[in-house]
Formats: sequence, C-alpha cells, structure tokens
Amino acid sequence: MSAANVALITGITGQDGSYLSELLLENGYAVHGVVRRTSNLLRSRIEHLRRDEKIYGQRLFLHYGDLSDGTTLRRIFRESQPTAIYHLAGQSHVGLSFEIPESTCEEAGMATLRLLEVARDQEQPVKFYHASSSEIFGSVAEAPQTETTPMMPTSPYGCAKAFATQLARVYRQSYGLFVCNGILYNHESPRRGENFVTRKIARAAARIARGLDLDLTLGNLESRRDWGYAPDYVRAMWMMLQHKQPDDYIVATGEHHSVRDFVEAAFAAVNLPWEKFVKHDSSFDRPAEPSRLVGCADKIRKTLGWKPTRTFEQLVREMVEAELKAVEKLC
Ligand code: G4F
Repeated sequence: MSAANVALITGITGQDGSYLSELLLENGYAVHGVVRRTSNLLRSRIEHLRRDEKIYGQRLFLHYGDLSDGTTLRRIFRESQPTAIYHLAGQSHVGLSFEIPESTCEEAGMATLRLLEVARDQEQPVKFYHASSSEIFGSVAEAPQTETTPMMPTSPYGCAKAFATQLARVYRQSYGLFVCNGILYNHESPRRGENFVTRKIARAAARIARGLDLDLTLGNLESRRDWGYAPDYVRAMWMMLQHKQPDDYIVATGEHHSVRDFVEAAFAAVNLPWEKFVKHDSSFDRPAEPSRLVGCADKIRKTLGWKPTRTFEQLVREMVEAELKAVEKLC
C-alpha cells in the first residue's frame, strides 16, 4: 500500500471508527480523525492507538472539528489532503432520534451534504464512503431488502439517513464523485455503545451472573434485526472504496433474530434462566418500529467477495465473554 493513502474518518471514536482505524493503519494508511472537543472522555476505543508512539502523531492524527462547522471541515481537508473519507459520525440512536429529531437530522443529514460539498471542491480526487443504514427502509414492502428496495423510513434518524443516501447518489451521478453508500444493517461488537440493545443485554447478563446487577429492563422483545459483527462491516466499507466503480451496497447477514433470541442466547452463555431477570419498561418502546428488516447482501458478496465471519451465536457469545472479562477486572 503506498504512503499516499490518506484516510479521513468522521466518527473515529465510535465502534466502527475504531475498527476502521485499526484496519487502515494495518494497511499502511495515514489516518486522520475528526473529534469533538466535548468527546474527550469518549475516546476509550482508540486509546490503545493514541498511546502507541509509533502510531499517534506518526500515522494517526486527530483534529478538533464539528460537523456543523464547514470552515473547520475545509481546513481539516486542506491539512490532511485525504484520498478517502469515511463519513461515520452523527447521532446514531434511533430511539433517541424521536426525542432530538432536529439535531439528529442536522448531524445525519445536513452534515453529509456539507462534507459532500467539501469533497466536491477538492483538487485531488477523494473517494467518499457514506454510512447509510437499513433504517432508510423502515416499513418495507419487501423482505429481504436489496439496493433497489424503496426507502420508507419510520424514524427521524431513518429520514435523515434516507436524505443523505439519496444526496450521495446525486453527487455521484451529477458530479462524477466516487461516492459509495454502505447500507449497513445492525452491526455489533464488544465496542458497541452501552445504550444499544445487544451491548445492554450482554453487559447485564454478565453483571447479573457475577452478582453486580439484579435485573435487566428492556423494551420490545419481539423486534427483529439482522445482526452482524462490526469488524466484518468495517471491512466491507474499505472494500467498497477499493472497487473500480463507486456504487451502493447492502451489508447484512441475511438472517434476522428477535431481541428475545438475543436475550436467550446471552443468558444461556452464563447459564441463567433469562425469564427470572428480564423486565419490560414501556419507556424503551419506540413510537414506531421498522418491520421485517433483513438484508440481501448478494451484490457485495458477488461483486467484492465480502462475507461475514461470525454467526449470530458466535457474536452473542463473544459479546458476553467480553463483558465477563470486564467484570472480572472490576472485582
Ligand atoms: O440496538 P438498537 O437501539 O438498534 P437500532 O434501533 O436497530 O439501530 C441501530 O442499527 C441501525 C441499523 O444499522 C443503525 F442505523 C442505527 O444507527 C443503530 O446502530 O435497537 C434494536 C431493537 C429495536 O427494535 C428496539 O426497539 O431493540 C429494541 N429494543 C428493545 N429494548 C431496545 C431495547 N433497544 C434499545 N436501544 N434499548 C432497549 O432497552
């Protein structure tokens, strides 16, 4: 990989941003990340990279910036001269997007437009990855969904992602920019934020098993999702930008499971009967839920040779084991 490969990542401190940084650094890239001043305390996922003297300040650089601040974004582009931008940042909690719709749409929608405009003005060509989401489909007419399934979002977050996804297509078609939408289904790992349901369940199963918590309160157990393994999905992002043509790709396992399935598997991993510990709290229910979200990843499998490396059962077990290790460190 030549030294000329320079990636700029928005959302570098998140689950996906941290795995992507590792992948790109392993592949010889210089990696620049945009971080908010207020996100200081949330850098635990890239702390191991920041502490590595051979990496931080040598091939990994962090820039303070905010996605609402176009001037600063332009300056970061000028300083880093990226050949690829991975736009992952923004408020990504679907339930929360009903509480804070305006800022969610600003971050997931308008910020993408702002970055596309900066990319369009670059003298050297820059490849652009946009983190789209299965939430653009919402109340779908067909299952599984493909790249041509019509968008019908059911949340403010889904609406903002639908806007940004279509804009990315417009910039590809109208200006010839190398822009890819990765339409990613849920992807999880031990680095998932604690307020997403998989991490919440895995963490609670481990803590209850070790006597640190008494119960777990959840919303809708019957919701179904197509859950994959985050490092696999990050690899898919990179593969999209290596292809000769920019395009949109669904990234999914093609299987869907209920929240109840996840709960059962997580509690089974610690040999506990889940029914004794799981309670319902309607405040975690959402005003609307997408239905039948399950993706058909045939296109990325055939075109780019991508495939997932973990089964659902392996994913649940890995997440619970990571939580058990975290609990052991506390004790
Ligand atoms: O884990 P979740 O919050 O993920 P959700 O809403 O599917 O969104 C995630 O995946 C999308 C697709 O990739 C992304 F676009 C998005 O940014 C995010 O990464 O909820 C999953 C399901 C929902 O149906 C929710 O209603 O779990 C249900 N659920 C039940 N109890 C709960 C809970 N979700 C959360 N967060 N907390 C609960 O207590």
